Amino acid sequence: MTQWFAEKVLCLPELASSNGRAVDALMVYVHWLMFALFIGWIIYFFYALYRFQARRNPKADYVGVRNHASNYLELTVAGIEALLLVAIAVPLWAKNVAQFPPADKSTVVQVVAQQFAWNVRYAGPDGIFGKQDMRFVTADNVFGVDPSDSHGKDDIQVLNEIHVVVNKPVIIYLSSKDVIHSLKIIAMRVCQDAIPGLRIPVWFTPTKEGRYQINCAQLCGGGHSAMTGGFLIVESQADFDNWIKSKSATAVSPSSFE
Ligand SMILES: [Cu+2]
Repeated sequence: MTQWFAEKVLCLPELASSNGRAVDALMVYVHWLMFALFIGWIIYFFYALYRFQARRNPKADYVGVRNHASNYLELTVAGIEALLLVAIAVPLWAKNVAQFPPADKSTVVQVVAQQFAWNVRYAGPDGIFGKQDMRFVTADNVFGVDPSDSHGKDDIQVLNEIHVVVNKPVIIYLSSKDVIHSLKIIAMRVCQDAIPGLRIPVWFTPTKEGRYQINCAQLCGGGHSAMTGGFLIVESQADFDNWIKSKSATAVSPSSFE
């Protein structure tokens, strides 16, 4: 019922992650509450037109409402709103920010946003990211990769494409090179600000293969809209491994740019 309402009535965009189901459910519950309030207010509106019309009340009543029905109704609505917040929204948020999947069972990606693109970095075939330090950050080396660390030699850096494996959790470490951007992947129900100087982890589990657009959800400058050029590519483990292999064969360490 919740899913049907989300898809057919609210026409929410395609959902392709397991964690997004709870996000959609919360939106549906809020709409149900608003729908109930809408019906209630409409009924009350017509009741008031009838009850307080001049013909029925030729003389003004200086006492007004004597029963407490409206107080109880208000309390009930506030109670339902508190329930949505405390029982659904807060636990959902806690799960998203505190209960991360184990890194060894996830696709771990580093993303650094910049005006106006997404830099993406993988650990490469050895599964270990090369050392990073702020001192090494340059226009070409946005991740601050230490050129002397051998683990970094097979690391893969690409622009505007995040490849991930279907049905396997994804952990993204998100940062920004210049201004505040925001990584928004609607199909994954994920939105997280990318802030210079911070490294913020985000996670989700994609459930459907495909290409999903990445949006920047912060107005980050004149080319802001160009950041829709980024794509999340959800593929099978075999396709992902082949892609990693094809990229690492041509991997160039950041130092060779200089
Ligand atoms: Cu941006």
